[in-house]
Amino acid sequence: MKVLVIGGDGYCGWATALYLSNRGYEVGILDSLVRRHWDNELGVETLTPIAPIQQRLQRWQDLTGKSIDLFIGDITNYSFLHKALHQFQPDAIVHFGEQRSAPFSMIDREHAVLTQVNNVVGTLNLLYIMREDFPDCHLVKLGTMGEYGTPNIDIEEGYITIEHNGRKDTLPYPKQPGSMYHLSKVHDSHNIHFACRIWGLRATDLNQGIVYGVLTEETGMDELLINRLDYDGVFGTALNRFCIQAAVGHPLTVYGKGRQTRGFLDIRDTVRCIELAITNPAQPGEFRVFNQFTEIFSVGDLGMMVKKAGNAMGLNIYINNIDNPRIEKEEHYFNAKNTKLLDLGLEPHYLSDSLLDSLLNFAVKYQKRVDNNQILPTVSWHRK
Ligand code: NAD
Ligand code: USQ
Repeated sequence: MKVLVIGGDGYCGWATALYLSNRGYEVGILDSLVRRHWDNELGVETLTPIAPIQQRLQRWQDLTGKSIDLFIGDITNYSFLHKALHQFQPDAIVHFGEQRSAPFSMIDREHAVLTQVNNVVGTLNLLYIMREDFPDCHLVKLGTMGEYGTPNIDIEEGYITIEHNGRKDTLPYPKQPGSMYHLSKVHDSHNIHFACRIWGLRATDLNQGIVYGVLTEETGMDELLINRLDYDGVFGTALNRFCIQAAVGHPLTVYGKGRQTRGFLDIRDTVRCIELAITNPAQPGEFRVFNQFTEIFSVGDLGMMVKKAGNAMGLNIYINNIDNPRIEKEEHYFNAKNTKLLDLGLEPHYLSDSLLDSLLNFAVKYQKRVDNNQILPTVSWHRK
């Protein structure tokens, strides 16, 4: 099977491309490398020294004998995307290629527009090419659990059955996203759903929770294959950030009360979930939604777990409940379903002491690369 991984130079995409290549899929990576450019603009670097994509792929080929095609370009450029797809002829497209930081999207008007144009137009271009030339190709699109927000009822997988005035229907689950970025994912979901309903395309929207960890079997094979691991206040995410903060002796930055609760998963489960989605494709005309996370934690509890694991390694760790730069509920009900991927055979790597140990040790190994000035959040959701 030929699988095109859009965004294959990024955190989830790189791990997925190597995993699928290792499992015998014919893999192509398409990426504009814009994420490396945004890091440069912000003056931030991943904790890990990531090699240029061409070197990464050469090393992969030298080590395994497997080659991965590379298409460098922007999916908001229709003619580039059209050419790349015709050259590669994918059976499945895994789409990770978006601006994925909530704080980045909330910097100002320009960053909100950039995020929504990049994400929505890129996906629309893809849908139109699929409609014209690849109607049978399966689109596996990375969505986010944050599309649902934090409603005071259970969160279903994409759809909810509602009875209203004596009539009943199954409808898209209501969305209440918390940033301009999360909104872009909602817009994408609506556009993809439309393309399935009206044009008969097939798609799976993976509403992924927050990913943690860095090592997969493949990215751990060689230092040139190392994955990115973001810790800065714009692109870093909760648990990864806490481990790196612990490693450099920075107080853990739990925002506000810390009872914000989210779905989380290990990056080793991200790559497996993608494989499960592509080997069990949606039907023509079907817009399928899976909630892709394995466990639910509050950020305050994660802080406590990192503190405990770090203390056991001899690290001194403090937790700082700093003012929340975001506008979000800090205490709320959160009960989301996640059975569909388990039903397809996902065997989760649950968060364990050994994973925390390994992530903390990894962070200690690269601690010299950490710029402490990049840790505190700088982007606020509040009106000035
Ligand atoms: P990332 O920033 O590490 O990688 C995204 C990649 O997409 C980058 O290499 C970037 O250069 C590329 N890209 C962006 N816009 C592009 C465009 N217009 N054309 C071509 N390439 C483009 O992000 P990630 O953490 O790997 O996230 C990947 C996807 O998974 C995103 O869609 C994100 O919304 C989703 N997701 C991520 C997480 C997480 O915790 N990291 C959680 C849930 C969902
Ligand atoms: N938070 C802290 N301290 C920190 C960082 C974050 O308390 O140092 C809190 C935030 O306030 C928020 C929660 O942790 O309540 C999650 O924040 P995050 O930055 O870890 O994750 P988020 O902004 O939601 O975005 C990340 C990815 C995004 C993906 C999303 C999945 O960047 O691409 O879509 O996780 S989800 O959260 O399920 O929507």
